[in-house]
Amino acid sequence: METGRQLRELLYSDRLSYLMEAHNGLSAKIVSESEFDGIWASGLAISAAHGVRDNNELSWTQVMDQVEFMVDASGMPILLDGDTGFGNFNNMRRLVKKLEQRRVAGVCIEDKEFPKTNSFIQSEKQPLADPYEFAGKIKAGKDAQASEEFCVVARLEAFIAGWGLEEALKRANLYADAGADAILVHSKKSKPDDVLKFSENWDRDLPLVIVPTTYYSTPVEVYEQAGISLVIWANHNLRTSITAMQETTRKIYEEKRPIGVEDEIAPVKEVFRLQEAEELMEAEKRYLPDRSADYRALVLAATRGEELAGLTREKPKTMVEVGGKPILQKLQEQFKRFEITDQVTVRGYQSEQIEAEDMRFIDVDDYEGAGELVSLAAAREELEGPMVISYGDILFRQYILNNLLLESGDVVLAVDAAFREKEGDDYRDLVKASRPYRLEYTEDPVELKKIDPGLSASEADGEWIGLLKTSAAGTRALQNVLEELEAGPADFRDLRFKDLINHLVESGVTVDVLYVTGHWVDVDSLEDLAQAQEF
Ligand code: SPV
Ligand code: MG
Repeated sequence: METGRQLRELLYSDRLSYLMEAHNGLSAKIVSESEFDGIWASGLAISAAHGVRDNNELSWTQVMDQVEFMVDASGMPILLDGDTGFGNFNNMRRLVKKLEQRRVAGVCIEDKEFPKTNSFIQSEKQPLADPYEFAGKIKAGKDAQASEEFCVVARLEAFIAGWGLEEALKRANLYADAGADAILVHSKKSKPDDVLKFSENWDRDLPLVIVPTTYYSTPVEVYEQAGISLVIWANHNLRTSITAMQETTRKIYEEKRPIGVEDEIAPVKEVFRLQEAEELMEAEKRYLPDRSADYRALVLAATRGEELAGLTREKPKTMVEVGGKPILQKLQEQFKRFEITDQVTVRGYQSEQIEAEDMRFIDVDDYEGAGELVSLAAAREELEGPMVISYGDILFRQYILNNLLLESGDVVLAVDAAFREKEGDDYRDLVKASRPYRLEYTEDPVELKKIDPGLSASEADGEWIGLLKTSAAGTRALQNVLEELEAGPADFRDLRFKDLINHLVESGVTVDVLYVTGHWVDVDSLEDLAQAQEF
């Protein structure tokens, strides 16, 4: 019972310690990243976070579930606000057992009657528990705990309910005799008079705990001098979240977009960090079969790229440098990031100029004036298993390949829905799909209808960027269609990649579209090259 020992140390140490309120896994995680010593699982805050009152409207198991998330998220010692123990001594026994099993460090119960009311609501009308009955509940809790360390804190509501020092002391002594590990003296005053008066007159060893919600302006040195052990900041994370949510809700509604709040709220990345998303990614590497390792990359780089004039006089397009590295090397690096280490490039023009480490090559001689299918056919032996096939003159951001690999379809093409922004009348693989790109999130798959460079910009839904992935079944389908086209009536040398894809679709194979919006370039002209340098 490590957390119980930690809470016990806070209670019995010579210095003043602090517990910070939390009410769910997230707030507990946030407190655990601070220097605070532990967490107060506030009944008020947990209730409010559920949208209910602090009147035992939550069942005790609902509270228990919540505190379990808090332990898991924080690993910190947590003192649970156990209200009145959720029943009599018998309920208290079960509560303590269950809390210990969930590694909660301790529980605080108050000497009122079930169902309780928050101490700051009509407090004078709140009946106190019979002190002997309450002492029995404390004793039952202590007897029920399995470890030495679990802490039971007895909370005095005498001052809250309008009683004086004498009643408070009488009760505190009874609870101490019953085995309580600490006494929480609660007060609703705006000055710490009640708690200071109590501590002056408290002559037992049992540590004192206070909750300065109403007397918040008092400097903590006052408590240090008074020999208080533990201060609880009882509801401030709940209250700050209320203010923040109200403000954000109001602003987004009024401004009709979130731009005004974006810089003031936690970025989504921070949400992921708090959820430890990275840990899961690491774990996936350890426990999931490595899908990317099965992929093979095929780069089609047989053409010269006349449009690049002097730059490709002595080397093919794929060796043109962008940002100090040949395009091919950049492609290789992309593939390696996904552990795609089996990489093959089809060379044609100036094949001897294409060099790259860890790359296998296939050479075609009759590349002059030929379409891409001649290259693909030359690489026929390589067409096996899951593949990523890329033109040799494109650059794309890492996420595009990442998302492509995550797609489950057998043949998936990355298609740029922001293609209209690109000018010029170069050849473009324009795509008609089952639906246009939509900004909002949707699980609907998008199917490719055809690739047709003759489409007008308004007819097309996007431009294929020259990158696709296939599953093993998808690669087989590709092989079959390739064979059919070779045997078909058209002059195979004229056929382009689009013809293969269109034929796939016509023969009933589903080809999926992964929409992207920019974040890639193909280097077809000097202008493209200039753009690629900035990429
Ligand atoms: C709580 O935080 O739920 C408490 C402290 O019990 S108080 O709200 O002051 O009663
Ligand atoms: Mg409470």
